[in-house]
Parts: sequence; C-alpha cells; structure tokens
Amino acid sequence: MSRVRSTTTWRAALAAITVALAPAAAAHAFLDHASPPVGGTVGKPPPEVTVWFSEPLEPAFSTLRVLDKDGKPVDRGDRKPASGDRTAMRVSVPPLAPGTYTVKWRALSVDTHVTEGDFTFRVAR
Ligand SMILES: [Cu+2]
Repeated sequence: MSRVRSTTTWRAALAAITVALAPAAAAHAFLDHASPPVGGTVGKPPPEVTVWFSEPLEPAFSTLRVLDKDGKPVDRGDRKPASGDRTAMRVSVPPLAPGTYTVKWRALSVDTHVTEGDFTFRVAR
C-alpha cells in the first residue's frame, strides 16, 4: 500500500515538473536568421554580422564571434545588442578578404537557458 502510494506521488510530481518546464523549453533562444545569411554568399564584405533569435536575449551573457578558416577571431570584439531589438546582437568586422567565415554564437535567453551554435557565410572573390 505504501509502495503504491509512493509511486503515485512520484508520478504526480513528475507530471507537475514536466508541465512547469514545457513553457520554459519553448522559450529557448534559437537562431532565427542572420546577416549575412546562414550559409550564404555575399558579393562584398559586410561591415558587421547580425544574428536574430526567437526570443529576447540577456546581452551581458551572450557571445558572438566571427572566425576565419583557421579558427582565428576576426571580429572587432565589440559585440552589442542590435539597437531597439532585444532578440538580436551584432559585432563589427574589418574589411574581410574573400573566403569562408564561421560565426559562433552563444545565447542566454531571458528565461536563463543557454543555447549555442555556429554557421558559415562566404565572401565572394
Ligand atoms: Cu528556455
């Protein structure tokens, strides 16, 4: 009897936890789109790289780097929120030589969940 009751209580608690987590999981900040576009090719070097997310970010704890083909950071290290848009952040870059660049991002959404990822874009010759 006490064993059955204990299992039932545990299941009820688990169900409650699952319900509590569901909305938070849906609020993770996922990459929505970027400029230059994810996987895209641009005809001239972009002055900056901007990434937009599905949710507002905590800018102080989010990162954005642009790496060359050797994995060396080439951005100016001045990542900041895009003005007036809490779902976006940007970093400026010096004139980039033709080639493929990797953008690495790490985003802390306002629900305190961290997501991270990377994508490439190419500057055409
Ligand atoms: Cu989340």
